[in-house]
Amino acid sequence: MGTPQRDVTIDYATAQKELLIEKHCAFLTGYGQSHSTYQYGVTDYLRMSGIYWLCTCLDLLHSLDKIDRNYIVDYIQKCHDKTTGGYAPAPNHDSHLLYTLSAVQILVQLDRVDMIDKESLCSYIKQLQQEDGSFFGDQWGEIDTRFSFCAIACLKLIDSLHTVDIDRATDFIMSCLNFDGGFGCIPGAESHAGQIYCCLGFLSLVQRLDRIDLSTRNMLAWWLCERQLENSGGLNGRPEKLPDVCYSWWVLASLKILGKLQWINSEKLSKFILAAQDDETGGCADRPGNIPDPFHTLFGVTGLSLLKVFDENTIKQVNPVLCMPEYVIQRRGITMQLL
Ligand code: GRG
Repeated sequence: MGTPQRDVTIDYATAQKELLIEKHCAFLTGYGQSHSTYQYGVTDYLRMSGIYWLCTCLDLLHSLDKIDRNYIVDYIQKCHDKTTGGYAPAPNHDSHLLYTLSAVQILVQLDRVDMIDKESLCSYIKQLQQEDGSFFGDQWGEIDTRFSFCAIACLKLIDSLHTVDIDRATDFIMSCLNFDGGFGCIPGAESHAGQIYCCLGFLSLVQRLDRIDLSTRNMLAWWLCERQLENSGGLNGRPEKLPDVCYSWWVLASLKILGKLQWINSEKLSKFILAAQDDETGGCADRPGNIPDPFHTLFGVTGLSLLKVFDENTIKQVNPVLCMPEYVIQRRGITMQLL
């Protein structure tokens, strides 16, 4: 027997058990309202993803009417970099694949694909692909399986997968597969649940999950369900790490793609997610008792959506690959492979 993994202790007798929908919506819509604060200024660099977390979470909670659609579409246009064809997180910042995916996801969700200049977006993504099939995140040349996922997800959302070399891109993803069945950010890098989601999501979008053989798939599903910690019921992202609500997305979505979601103890995990809500301010934190933020609020809600602990009148169904409401994916007629 190995030593027990690190974990946190939660008093489930007094922990929050209800889903605080109203409070979460107020928390999300109020977040970042004041544009003159220090906190707002220093988070410019991830603003586009913040808007994606906000829109997706509100939509899943049946509250997308609480956002100002025109303001958001206008903001996205201000972040479009006409020189590269990609999108920046905030006006006057550099474009990057991470924020380009968020921008495309929001425009698709708001049914404003007409705002996307498909040709320049495709050429932006194409020129970021490297000889070995990997993708740079931007002009500065960092390579990461996250960027492969972002590139393919953007192209899939605008029906332009043919733009890049899918076979080489798939070979690169497979070169990041490790002996334990997991995937890292580059070849030889440690397996991490976030990167596993990106690699499985990539293979699902290009319909090449067959590249992972059956015994490796089972090993990977075991690795993923071992992320559930005995005491708290929460999930971590790799061995010996503390549980964090966001892994309720990265791990569960990966298990859903593999057809092994039932390997997780859903009751224990949903208790952990609900306990991480802040019952004063609304929003979810990484762990019970910590400060809430929109990132963990979205991934708490998407985790609960995958677990189906509430009906669809409470939380809409989320798509396990693109992390968008399922109705949006159906409206675009997008298909992907799930095992
Ligand atoms: C469409 C949902 C969506 C995502 C786009 C950007 C991206 C694609 C995926 C990110 C996947 C990823 C790497 C998630 C992990 C995020 C995270 C909490 C990283 C923290 O890493 P550490 O090392 O945390 O600080 P641990 O938990 O390992 O200690």
